[in-house]
Amino acid sequence: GKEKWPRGDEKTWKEGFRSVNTEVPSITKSIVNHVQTSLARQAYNLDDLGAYQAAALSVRDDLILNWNETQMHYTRKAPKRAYYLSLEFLMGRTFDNALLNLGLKEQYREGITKLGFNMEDLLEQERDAALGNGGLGRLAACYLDSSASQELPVWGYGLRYQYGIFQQLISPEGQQLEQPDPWLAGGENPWELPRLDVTYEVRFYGTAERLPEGRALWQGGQEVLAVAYDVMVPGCYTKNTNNLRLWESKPKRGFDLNSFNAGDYEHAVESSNSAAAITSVLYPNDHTTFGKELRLKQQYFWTAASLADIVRRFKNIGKPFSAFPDYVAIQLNDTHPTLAIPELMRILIDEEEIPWGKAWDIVTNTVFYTNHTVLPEALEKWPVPLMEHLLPRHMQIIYDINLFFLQAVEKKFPGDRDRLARMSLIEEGFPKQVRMAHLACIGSRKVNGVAELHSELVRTTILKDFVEFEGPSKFSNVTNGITPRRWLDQCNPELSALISKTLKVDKSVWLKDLDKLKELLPYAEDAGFRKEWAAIKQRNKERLAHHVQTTLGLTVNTHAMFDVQIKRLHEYKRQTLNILGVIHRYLTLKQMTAAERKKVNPRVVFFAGKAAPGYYIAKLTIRLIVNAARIINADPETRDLLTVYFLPDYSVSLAEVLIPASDISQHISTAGTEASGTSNMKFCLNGGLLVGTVDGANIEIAEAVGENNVFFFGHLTPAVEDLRYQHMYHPVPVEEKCPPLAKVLDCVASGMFGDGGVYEPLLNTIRQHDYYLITEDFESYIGALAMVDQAYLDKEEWIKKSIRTTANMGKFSSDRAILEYAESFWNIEPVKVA
Ligand code: GPU
Repeated sequence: GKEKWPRGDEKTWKEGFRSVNTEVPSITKSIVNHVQTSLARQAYNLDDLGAYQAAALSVRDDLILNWNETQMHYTRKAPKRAYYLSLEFLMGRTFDNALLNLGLKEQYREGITKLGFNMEDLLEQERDAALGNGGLGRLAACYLDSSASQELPVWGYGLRYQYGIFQQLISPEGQQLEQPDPWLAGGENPWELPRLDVTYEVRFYGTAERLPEGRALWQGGQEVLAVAYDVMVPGCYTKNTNNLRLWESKPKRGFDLNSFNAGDYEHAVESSNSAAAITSVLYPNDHTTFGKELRLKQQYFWTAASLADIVRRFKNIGKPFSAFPDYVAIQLNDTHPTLAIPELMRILIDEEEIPWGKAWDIVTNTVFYTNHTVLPEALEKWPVPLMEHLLPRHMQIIYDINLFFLQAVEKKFPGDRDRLARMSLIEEGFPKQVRMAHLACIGSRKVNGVAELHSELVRTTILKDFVEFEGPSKFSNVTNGITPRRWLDQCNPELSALISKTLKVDKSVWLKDLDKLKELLPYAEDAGFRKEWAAIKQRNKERLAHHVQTTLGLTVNTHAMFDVQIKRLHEYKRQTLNILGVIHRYLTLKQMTAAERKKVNPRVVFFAGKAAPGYYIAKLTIRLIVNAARIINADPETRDLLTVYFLPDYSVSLAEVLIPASDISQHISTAGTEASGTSNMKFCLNGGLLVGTVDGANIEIAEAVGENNVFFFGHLTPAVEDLRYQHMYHPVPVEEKCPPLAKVLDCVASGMFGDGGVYEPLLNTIRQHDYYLITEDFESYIGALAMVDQAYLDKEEWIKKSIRTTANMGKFSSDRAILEYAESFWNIEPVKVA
């Protein structure tokens, strides 16, 4: 029979229900409650950390209420949902973001002050959730914020790594040292809900025996348990609070009791260790394929658990599997989750007994693939022997997909054997390898790149054959975006307040309709407004200087231009070009007379970023930056005009301090190599100008803000291949091609910044193949920096540029981007929680 809910007396239940605390007295009461009970502490011995924990628990209660209501509402309405599968979610801190999205920051500030604490100090207590390497992981975090804010039924799926991206230390010699990031070691993480009851078994190894009708029986091997942890994702000024489900691996059984009883303790815990290892650490490699078994295990563990969860939720709706694509869209964040394609095939065929053709239709109408790079070294490939061993059934399915696919290609292009070899899912060689981008492409409904130029390069280079085979309509573009909540309102509260005051509209409006910023344009002509604008930039520079003073003990000249390059260290991003440019500036200053120097703009150059632990050349670049900084900053002749800082341990939270303080930032990748870039958008949104190459989203930013507000330099994408080719077959020495650069390289080699021999391998990358065209772009780069200096002399004009830049950045809200995914790919609609 039908049970009555709630059980017992309904009125008693309802009296017990609470809602979100919005008034200061109820907020302080809740905080004090948590101090007394959850923390088991007293008012008498509470430090900042304890106060932060209690306040966080209080906000967590509110998030749980909204989260619960949202999930119940989604379940009742059963709309089509989208799932964002990403191996990385670079969330940063949550406390401040949650307070702002709930619209409760001022109430909490007042309450916390009443309790004798300082809001800013409490915010600093939180550790970053750094479950990502860089742009790809931060993009996933911005998309979650926008999905919730736009009230879209979207969940994220990822892994709950015990250790996030490593902490970076810099040795006195300038070497990067890596330390583990035990971000959960503090005990409770208030922002997640352990769901110890939501578990799935995931199998590895074993044997796959083919059965009739294309099915197979996969058995034996190792079984591991996936346990769900749910991270609440609040939308901005809405009740909608979405879910990020992160999986943790656990042994299926605690340990092997038989071995234990037989006295073999070591063997008893061995299998439990290997299961726990799967989600122990984020791989710190960015843009590389690594070929390591544990990484492939991570990928399968996560896609298998996520798909099991998605399929179970779908089954609860009670529709036939033919309706699966009407209820489910799955977005692959790069190729890392590509195993979702053969895994969904396995579930449909082996478990649901659906014939191959129907199963393939379901898969290819459900899955969508975003590519994030065209760099060949980053295109994932897995050795066939490793796949066969770890995932025997999936390897069979991949071979079958390939067979049917190549038959179709052969039919369309008869006898074109080269084409078949190029397009095959299997790359011949020793060993053979599975090409994950090809699998992701043919298994998906749509394929997109992340900026116009990049999407065009995807269509014309790495997936050209696939466009010719399938037609162009499957291949499209969604230019990346950033959330203006974190990247303006949270990191730059004064600018946010000035915008609301000037537009005479509450931030809840323009933060969710960023095109409204256009209305700032006329105020560029208003001298009073410009003064306020400039004063905020100045205070943000002082805030950064204060940070450097307290963390590194260094005094920064806040009257200088702040020039910032912050991103992963990579040859294609060309931090080397920047530091060689700095040295060139230093040499130029040294040659000037005192009178000439008087006319020079003071400049402070900031670098921050991590190098993959095994990326030798990137680590050498850090070493050169640190040692050049040491010499240049100590030179009394020039130090008022030029200083350089390498800020260790770059993170989301450090970016939130650096970005609002920047006058100019550098996005100087070799043309055609940076798929989009997203920090470029963050700087511009905060009124910083760009110096950059004609690459990635720089191009669309310039289109939006006006080319006169961006400092472009360097060769264009179509020239790059020719230049590399020429350089390969008709090499011209640096001394001839670019004498000023040759001089800089000589200074480095001759030991101006410590033992020159150390830098030889780095210098040789430029003197020899110079694959990233530093020589070719150097003079035009120096020219662009001179233009920046020139423009900065006219302070008023510079501020106008800054205002116009911010005003024209509406397009780059991740709300726009996520709505494009929702409307043109996923076909999902907002589901508002009343
Ligand atoms: N990106 Br592939 C990463 O951060 N990591 C990767 O492994 C790969 C791409 C970045 C792109 O380099 C950057 O241009 C882009 O803005 C970002 O993904 C988000 O699309």
